Amino acid sequence: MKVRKYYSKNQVEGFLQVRKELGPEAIILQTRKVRHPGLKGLFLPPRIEIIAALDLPENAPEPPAAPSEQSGRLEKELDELKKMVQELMARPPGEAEGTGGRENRTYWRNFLQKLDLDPVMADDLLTRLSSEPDGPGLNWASMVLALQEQLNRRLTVSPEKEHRTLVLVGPTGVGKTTTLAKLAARYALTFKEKVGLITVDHFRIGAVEQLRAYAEIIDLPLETVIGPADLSGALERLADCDRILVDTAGRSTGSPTQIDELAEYIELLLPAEIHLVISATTRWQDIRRIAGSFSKLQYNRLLVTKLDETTSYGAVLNGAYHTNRPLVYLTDGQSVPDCLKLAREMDWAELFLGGGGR
Ligand SMILES: Nc1nc2c(ncn2[C@@H]2O[C@H](COP(=O)(O)OP(=O)(O)O)[C@@H](O)[C@H]2O)c(=O)[nH]1
Ligand SMILES: [Mg+2]
Repeated sequence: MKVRKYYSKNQVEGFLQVRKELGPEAIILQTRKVRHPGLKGLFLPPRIEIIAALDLPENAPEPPAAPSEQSGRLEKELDELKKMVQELMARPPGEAEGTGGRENRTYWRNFLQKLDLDPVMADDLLTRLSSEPDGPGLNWASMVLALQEQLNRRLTVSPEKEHRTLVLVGPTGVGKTTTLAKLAARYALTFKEKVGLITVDHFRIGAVEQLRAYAEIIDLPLETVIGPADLSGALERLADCDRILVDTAGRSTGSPTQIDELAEYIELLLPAEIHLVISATTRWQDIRRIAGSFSKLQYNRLLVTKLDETTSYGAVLNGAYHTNRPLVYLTDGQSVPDCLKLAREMDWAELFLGGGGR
């Protein structure tokens, strides 16, 4: 293994130097801010020390690449460099690089707070990072890796169309009806399925009209159900549909009586995909409460709406953490049917670290 030390004015310049000399396989072992040696160093701005390694036998010459391979590699290298620079640009301003980081716990706690990450998760991250005896401590690179690990572990994704019936449950105003209309359009127009709609949302004035308007535009049958006893009749009338989409609502946010009433409907609709819908603007305390109070409804999916209304996406991770359910869809706008996203196509790291959350 070749290990080299590099000094530069800033990290980008240093990384470029490493890439130039050691090539794309080089691994960065450590970066830290150091002073120039001697008395003079006290008056000069600190510089960046990078320790990089290349895991190759010292004397093994690299095989010369064929011209086409070489240009491909160059392109790959350029892409990697671009990514690296973007990552560095996304680094939070004012980070005390290379201080070992253990002392700037408050800085990182604030950083995670700005992402609106549940403090339980934030604490877990901070403790794990700063307690690793040989770990890098708290610095930007280790935080990115740890967050990425959390994202990979917690944000699970499920495919669409696992059941014929799909139900949306969740607090009032999060976008259930709008999302149901988007899904209806997707299934009917994209998948060419015969879609039937059911609404058990009869508490809110105008709620049925809202879905009826969409049903008329897409030309879909809509059944309005007044009580659980009505449901079997509605299901029979929609027997020839490939897909049944059910909208629900209530008088207040997850009140116990509303949940009990809805639970009766759910029993009759099973097996079904039951999506708990939360808005990306929901605070972590509320997500925890909602995840608990709606658990009676046996939700087996998480759906996050209104990504367009925030730049702190902690709610997505908090939702996944508290519900422990996979995501299938997310929404990022009011427009039907456009603003619907598939969880499997999301770049979570980009969403959390690519400019948002700061
Ligand atoms: N910005 C934004 N607004 C949304 C989104 N989804 C729904 N809405 C809006 O949120 C409001 C409540 O939506 P609605 O579907 O009636 O919520 P419900 O009470 O859960 O059925 C409406 O004004 C919707 O247009 C979204 O993804 N982004
Ligand atoms: Mg509604």
